[in-house]
Amino acid sequence: MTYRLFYWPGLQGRGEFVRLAFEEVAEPYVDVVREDGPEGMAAMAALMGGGEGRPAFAPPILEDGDVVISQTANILLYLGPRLGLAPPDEALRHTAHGLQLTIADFVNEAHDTHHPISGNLFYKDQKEAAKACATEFLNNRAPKYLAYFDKTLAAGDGFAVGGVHSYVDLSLFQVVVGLAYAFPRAMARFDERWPALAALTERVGRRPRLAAYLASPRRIPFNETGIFRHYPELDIDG
Ligand SMILES: N[C@@H](CCC(=O)N[C@@H](CS)C(=O)NCC(=O)O)C(=O)O
Repeated sequence: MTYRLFYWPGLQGRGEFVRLAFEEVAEPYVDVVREDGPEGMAAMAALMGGGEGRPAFAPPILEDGDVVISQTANILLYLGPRLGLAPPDEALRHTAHGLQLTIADFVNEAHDTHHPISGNLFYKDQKEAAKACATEFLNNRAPKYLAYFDKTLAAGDGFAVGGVHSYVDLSLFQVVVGLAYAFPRAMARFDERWPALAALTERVGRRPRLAAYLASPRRIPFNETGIFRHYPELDIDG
């Protein structure tokens, strides 16, 4: 049974954290809405509408036969051992999940820099609040998260958990490249401030299957509909 991933078309978004795991191990998957167009969108709407009595609030959503899972961290908790991207030890899998939930918090805060009042409003209608939110994020919140992950990696010989390459490493890569896209000025001294994270980003980006994926048309370019958006007016000097 081929895994089926449901996510909005045209953006990396939170779906990308799941795609990276599949791509890293060359696991076949159907990116349903991208591949099936309106029919795929209707299938995703059905999953969110709860036709089967287990509605998902929002994508990404993973379908594996009868198993339907939402929440990015939860999907990766499920896929990690199946794709060989999780530590073998159960306790360490919970450590990995804890790190992934922290990444989810970080991703939410990155998203809120351009949508601080509501995801239901346009960016143009919350620009003033976005500037205040982004400035606080870049001065205090992002450095706090980045220092935490840098320390975690330094203590783990360059791996987020258990001394093994895991889905958490892939997600940290995605966060770093996303921030570099969105806030190039603030991230200018990234390598010297957070060297362990910089080394991880370099290492993950060079993994052969991932490098091939990143260079392929399957990798949707960053754009201003995703989580990491480049609005120059929100960036500050780092
Ligand atoms: N905590 C969830 C957040 C899911 C989420 O916010 N998905 C976005 C797209 S990336 C969405 O479609 N949200 C719709 C909404 O919040 O109304 C996760 O990590 O998967």
